[in-house]
Amino acid sequence: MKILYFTDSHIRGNAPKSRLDDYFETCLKKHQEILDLARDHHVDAILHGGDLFDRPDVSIAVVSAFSKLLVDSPCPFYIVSGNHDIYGHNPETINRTMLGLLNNIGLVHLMNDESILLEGDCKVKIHGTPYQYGMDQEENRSRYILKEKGEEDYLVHVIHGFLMDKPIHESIAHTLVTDIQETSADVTLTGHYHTGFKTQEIDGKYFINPGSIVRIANNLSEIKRRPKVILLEFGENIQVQEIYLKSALPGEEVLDRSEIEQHQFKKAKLYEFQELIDASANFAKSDVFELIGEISAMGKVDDAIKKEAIRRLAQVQEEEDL
Ligand SMILES: [Mn+2]
Repeated sequence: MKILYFTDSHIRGNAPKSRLDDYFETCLKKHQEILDLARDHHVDAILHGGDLFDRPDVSIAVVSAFSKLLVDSPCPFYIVSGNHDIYGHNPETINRTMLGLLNNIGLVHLMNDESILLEGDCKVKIHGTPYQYGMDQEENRSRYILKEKGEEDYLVHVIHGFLMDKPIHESIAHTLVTDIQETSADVTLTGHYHTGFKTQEIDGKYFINPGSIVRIANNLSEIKRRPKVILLEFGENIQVQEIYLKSALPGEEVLDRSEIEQHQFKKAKLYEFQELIDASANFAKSDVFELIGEISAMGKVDDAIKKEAIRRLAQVQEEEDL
């Protein structure tokens, strides 16, 4: 039984300002290569870790060009929704999104806290957990931990969340592989953190984030990074193979550094810091509920004020699709 895994496609019609190439064309080429890989390796299923689209409402032109590729997928395409695929970090909005459309017409199979069983030379169960706000708060970590195994030989968990191999800055809510190592999943596949991390193996269980298949930020580590997919083979044991995408050009050819390099070293550092702020602005803005929790935990906010802030935010979010 073989499964091809990749994540964070961030398909969009216009190019991020850091890119020099025709970004959309590149997105299509990469997905074509991935579908070809699936065919060449005779995989039984393709799995996607979320953030297929850069926004929940990408244009019809973008969705139709991508759908034309997907129609020829050699095997079923399973996916969980990422924070970019849905409105307000709420998986319940999926039917108003383009990913929801692809699911409803059967081009992809969305897994919303549910499992499917693949049966062939062995039985592999895949459980999909979509992104949800607050999921990396300590009290919500149970979403990462699958409790038990059934009749399957192997259990695979695909989840879109901020799973990391080592700690990052405490201001960003994230979950460590060691926090969830009791999961009964043989393989935990994740995305969200675009750089990815080196595959971790603890007690025979794998924790994998190959990184986004696109490079959007133009910092040095992203320029050096080569986008890849993961081929999982289940038999006597689990084989994990990394396959680098040939359609991904060297970073220097697709990411524009000119603005950074025109500046002196100090200014470049400042620019990178700005990039970091921009990149995390998404989290800061969307995780307002977490922020309220953190601020009030510092003991400076009255409980009644906290409750009122949460009540008003929920109301605004409902009205405006934040
Ligand atoms: Mn993403």
